[in-house]
Amino acid sequence: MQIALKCLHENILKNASNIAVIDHHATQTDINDKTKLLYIDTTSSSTSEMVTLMIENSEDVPITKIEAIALLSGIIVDTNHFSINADRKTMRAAAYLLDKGADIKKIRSLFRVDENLMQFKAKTVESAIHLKPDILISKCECDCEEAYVAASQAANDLLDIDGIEASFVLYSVNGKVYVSGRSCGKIDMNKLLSRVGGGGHATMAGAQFESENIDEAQTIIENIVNDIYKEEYR
Ligand SMILES: [Mn+2]
Repeated sequence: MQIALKCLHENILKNASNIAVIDHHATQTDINDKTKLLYIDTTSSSTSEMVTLMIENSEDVPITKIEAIALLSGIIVDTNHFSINADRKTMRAAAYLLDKGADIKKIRSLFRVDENLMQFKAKTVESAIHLKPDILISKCECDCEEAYVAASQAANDLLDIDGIEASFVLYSVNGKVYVSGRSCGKIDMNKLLSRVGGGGHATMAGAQFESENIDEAQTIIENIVNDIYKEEYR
């Protein structure tokens, strides 16, 4: 599905004469001379929240039930079920989407994962080790296209452990090694993973490694965490 979406995205970009970039991430890759509108708000929980509030505040922009479902799903994913970066604006956007027919039962069913993936996620959580008393790291051994789903959900779950401030889950897809990083806020995950060319948000970020070896990638993360602890917390 990710590949299909990427092709769709590339075709839309190629054929469009005017492009509006709406994003809650600071890093921009899609800006070119066709870009006529640039709307970035890094304080928003999600791009879906920004789009929802734009629709709500514009007169005569109709929204269908399926669009309401898609936007509320986007908000739920990016806030990890309203637990990260969700504020009054986020809740207002969610309420508006519920009024427009976003069906919670349908959204719940979209988030189901298959049994195999759930087992990889459970194993990833189980095999996590401490980099620091409040930082966990783990490897997701599922080498499939959907590994990022198990990895990012496992990284979210590790933050639910009492006393944990940050989590990392490494995974590989088609020989490339990635990491999903999550933080409760004390550690700036965006800043941390920007040291390996990644990024995202202070509480949720990711990176892709040059190395194709997952253990080497783990050592890189360990070294960065050690450096940051020396620089900032000692
Ligand atoms: Mn996001």
